[in-house]
Amino acid sequence: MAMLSFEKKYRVRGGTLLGGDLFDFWVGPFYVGFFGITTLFFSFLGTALILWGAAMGPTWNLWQISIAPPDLSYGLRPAPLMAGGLWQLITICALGAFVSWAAREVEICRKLAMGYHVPAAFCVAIFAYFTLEVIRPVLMGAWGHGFPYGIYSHLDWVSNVGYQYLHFHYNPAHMLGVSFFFATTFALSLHGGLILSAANPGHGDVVKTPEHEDTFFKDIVGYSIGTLGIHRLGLFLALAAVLFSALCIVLSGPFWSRGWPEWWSWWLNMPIWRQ
Ligand code: 07D
Ligand code: 07D
Repeated sequence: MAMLSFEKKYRVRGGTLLGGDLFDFWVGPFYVGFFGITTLFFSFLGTALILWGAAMGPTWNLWQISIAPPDLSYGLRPAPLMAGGLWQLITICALGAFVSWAAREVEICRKLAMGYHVPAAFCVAIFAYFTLEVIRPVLMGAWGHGFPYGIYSHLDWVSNVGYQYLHFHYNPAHMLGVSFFFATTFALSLHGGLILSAANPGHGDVVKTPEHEDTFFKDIVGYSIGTLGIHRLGLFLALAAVLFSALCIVLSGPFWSRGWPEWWSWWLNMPIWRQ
């Protein structure tokens, strides 16, 4: 595709974190960069390893392919390839690809002299993955506590781990994570609805400005958070959701090994109930 005339202005050299101007160029609309190359390397290698594991396994059914972590007996040691070693290599590749992608986002932000909000947000997602696959297994002493790479098998892992703690909904950090996820969709639906109502009104109606948006919310609830504020709130809600999720799973096992309903006995044991 031909380069659009205004794109030239934004295709500035420099701002790279590594590799100087070695890969400082674009292929079509995509910025390459050193970290574009490492992203491609880790993604292709990781996908190839998944395909290799699938070729060794019992099925080519996309939903059922699964690469499992090593047995708990291997502890934190490297395992033979077909007994969890593949999972360990794929985990390294996944982390390599995610971190490279984040670094590429940082480079693009630097080129455009923008804030680092997008890579910072992505780092929170990577942190949740890192908590599930590295921090918690290390704290529990075995890679076997990680989740397997498979569309259905990772759901089985979530369900099994949930029931190990009897009733995962009673995990207080899970409650906060869930509430923040719900709050995020609530905020996005209001924000999306409001913007469309103002910017895309009925046929023949004049397009409205943020003053109308503010007035709508002031009329209905007495307060409008404002154009910048709603995006701050959105980012906060989404990141809080993921951070409380990471907390809820790292607590389960390393710091609380009984059923989550039992955790709430602190309330029943409060001295105020003693007669
Ligand atoms: C819409 C952005 C686009 C991303 C997409 C995902 C792959 C994986 C891998 C064939 C919102 C692309 C998927 C590249 C292909 C192989 C081996 C993001 C959007 C479309 N999950 N999960 C899914 C991942 C975990 C859970 C779907 C990844 C945890 C539940 C998809 C990870 C726990 C349910 C998927 C991850 C967990 C799902 C849709 C990593 C707790 C569902 C995802 C790297 C967080 C839902 C069959 C989506 C489903 C679903 C991918 C981790 C729970 C396959 C990549 C272990 C309960 N997960 N997941 O839309 O339908 O995300 O599953 O951590 O119900 Mg999962
Ligand atoms: C980990 C994904 C990171 C993704 C990355 C990017 C690619 C590229 C390429 C598209 C964190 C990957 C990118 C691969 C794609 C292209 C081209 C996100 C991650 C780096 N739960 N629960 C959560 C709810 C129950 C249980 C979190 C609800 C049951 C366990 C969230 C319900 C039991 C764990 C949540 C419910 C149970 C969780 C997940 C309802 C099972 C976790 C979101 C209504 C019987 C997990 C850190 C998240 C967690 C988690 C919601 C029910 C168990 C708050 C709404 C009662 C074991 N649950 N849950 O964390 O905290 O995303 O993970 O019933 O481990 Mg739960």
